[in-house]
Amino acid sequence: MTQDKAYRKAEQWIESAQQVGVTQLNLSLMNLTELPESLGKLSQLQYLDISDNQLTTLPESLGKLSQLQYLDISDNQLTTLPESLDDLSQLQKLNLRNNQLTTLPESLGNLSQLQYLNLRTNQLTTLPESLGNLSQLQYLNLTVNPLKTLPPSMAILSALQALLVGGNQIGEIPQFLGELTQLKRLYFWGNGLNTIPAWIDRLNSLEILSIHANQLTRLLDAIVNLQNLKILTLGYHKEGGNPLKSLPESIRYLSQLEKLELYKCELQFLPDWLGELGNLETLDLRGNHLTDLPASLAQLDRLEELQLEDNPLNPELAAAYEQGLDAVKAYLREKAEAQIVLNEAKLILVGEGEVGKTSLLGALRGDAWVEHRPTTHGVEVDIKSLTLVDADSGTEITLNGWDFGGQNIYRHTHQLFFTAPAIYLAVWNPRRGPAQCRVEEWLKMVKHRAYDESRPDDKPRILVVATHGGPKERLDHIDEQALREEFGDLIVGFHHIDSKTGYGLEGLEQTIAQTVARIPQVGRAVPARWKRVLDAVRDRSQTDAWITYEQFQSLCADQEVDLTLAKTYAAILNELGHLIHYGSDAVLRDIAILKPEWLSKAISFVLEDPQVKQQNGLVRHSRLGELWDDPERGADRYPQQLHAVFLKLMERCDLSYRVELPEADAPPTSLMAQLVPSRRPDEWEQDWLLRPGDTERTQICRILDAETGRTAEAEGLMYRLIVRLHRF
Ligand SMILES: Nc1nc2c(ncn2[C@@H]2O[C@H](COP(=O)(O)OP(=O)(O)OP(=O)(O)O)[C@@H](O)[C@H]2O)c(=O)[nH]1
Ligand SMILES: [Mg+2]
Repeated sequence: MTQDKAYRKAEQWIESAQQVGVTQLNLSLMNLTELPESLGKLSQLQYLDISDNQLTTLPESLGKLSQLQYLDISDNQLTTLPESLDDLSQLQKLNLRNNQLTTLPESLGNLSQLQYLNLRTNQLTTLPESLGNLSQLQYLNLTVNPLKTLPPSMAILSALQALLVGGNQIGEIPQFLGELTQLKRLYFWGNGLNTIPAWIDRLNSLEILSIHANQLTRLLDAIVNLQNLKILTLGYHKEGGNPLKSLPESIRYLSQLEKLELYKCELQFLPDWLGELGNLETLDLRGNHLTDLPASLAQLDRLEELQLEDNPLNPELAAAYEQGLDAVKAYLREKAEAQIVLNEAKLILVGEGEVGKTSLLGALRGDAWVEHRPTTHGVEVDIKSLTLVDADSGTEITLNGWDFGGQNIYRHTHQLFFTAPAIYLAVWNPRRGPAQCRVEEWLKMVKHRAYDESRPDDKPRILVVATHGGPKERLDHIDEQALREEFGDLIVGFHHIDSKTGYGLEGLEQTIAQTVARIPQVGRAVPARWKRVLDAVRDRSQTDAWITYEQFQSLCADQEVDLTLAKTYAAILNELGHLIHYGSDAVLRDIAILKPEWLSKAISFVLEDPQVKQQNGLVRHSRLGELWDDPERGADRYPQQLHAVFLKLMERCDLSYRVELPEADAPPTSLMAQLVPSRRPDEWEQDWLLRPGDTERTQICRILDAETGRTAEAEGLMYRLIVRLHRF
């Protein structure tokens, strides 16, 4: 049997130990169920480790080890200790952790030299009164036992420095412990405590107070007197927290505090004074209800570890936390400065040519009526074009208008600038009718480009606006119900207005203001420095149509904005319509576009090029280079380094696709989908004849929506098909 073998082996070791006269013996991890009586012969032994075995009892002969100073019996199955234990008069350290002890012998009190006693994880329900006799005891660990009381004699353990009674059922900290004024560590977690007694201030040598996993709702001011406290544990990730709800003010004055653990303490906010704890190195705030941190936290120069997982942090803080403590501090530092609230949004006017977009923006702005406005080329951006007041909240809202030219050539290019969240005015003229004004197509384009179901807060909010007149002028109606079915809550409402007479404008303004005010991102506070970045971007847009992202970063650095925030700032500027930055695209994120018309123009050069038209939309990349980097264009030249970016942009919006030409060494070529003629090629039927090697040919005649059975129009898909089939 292996255990007999273990026993014999132990016997041999004892025998040779005796012969050599050693003072230390290690019999741990031997799978012993019993110890040989011969152990008693090792009268010179000072150190004995019999941990990690299967021992249920100890031999009486153990008492003969009169020189023993250190005894480790942890991780065994002991239910009792031998009476002879008190003969170990030299014993200083006794480890009984992880056994099955239910009681301890009174004789324990005779171990007059004992300094360390570990009884963690046993079944103790009482402790002997004699415990108080251990006058040398410095460390007493009673963690995880079913103790309901402690013996009052403990009050005279005048050498005790560490008392660990976590995970018992004591209910309150007994008053006699107030005598232990030399105590440095007190662990009373997990004992169903409702209060911390006022006399705790007597324990003013305490350096560690661990009281997590209790029922504490507050801490008394008495805590303030624990001026040596370095570690305070009110919530610990292994055992849980306390239902504090807010951080007790008494902590404010614990100036030596280095570690504050607040895991799961139901905290909803943290006080500003937290920044006064200048020695704090570790702060665990996991599992609370925090959305933000006090800016003063940035002053904690010694803070090395901040844990914020499982809190509903605001997006800016969450993004900073992902980047690490320095980014969080940078976020807080900037927040500590004055803040500004951004009640601002991007307003985008879309619709066919001459439906009245520019006139509408002018009327909303309060401009005098202009009878025959020139057509808009590309896109005109009017920062701060109008200010509206939301009647419900009284909030003043600023809108940055983006007015697009409705001519055919630009229609698809506009999509490059469709962002969300934003307000879209889909404008049409009832004299021409909704079909001719392609209202549905415009809505589709907005939905297709600016709506991502996974980010519902960022959705476009569309108002369908009929110009040219009051009720009398309504010559044609729009099928509101069908549009609502198709576009759901992307459509905010339908309006009839007249930009010339002002009819209906007030109602439209109210809806715009109300809609903007309800966008979750509107009303957020950003550091005041954000405004300086914005001004710098505006200044720069006077001279530059675009800048690299690196230049944007250095522009932030010039305004003393921390680089960890540059990305967030670019995202906000993009959202509000101050620039265009595709932060999540690997190719496109390297540039920020300050003048959108500059980009529209680049694309129109391709769309209007006679050569490209003649090729039915096929364009070699070398031709793109010629068009964009044409020396004759002067200021309108687009340097080589941008060409790949432009191509990527056009592909992103399905304006163009790369095509594989059949020739082996064909140069890189793209197809401008918009320039593919809609007329059917004369000899197309020839192309459908089977050729050698073909096994199948398919012709698409009509696309049906599987749900409704109606003919479906999938704009992106149509373009893709054009490209796939262009050879036929
Ligand atoms: N009576 C009346 N005329 C309008 C109204 N809106 C626009 N117009 C006229 O319609 C014409 C076209 O208006 P614009 O505002 O330039 O139209 P647009 O949609 O900006 O046109 P593009 O920039 O070419 O796309 C102008 O002659 C306006 O005077 C309106 O509400 N009532
Ligand atoms: Mg216009």
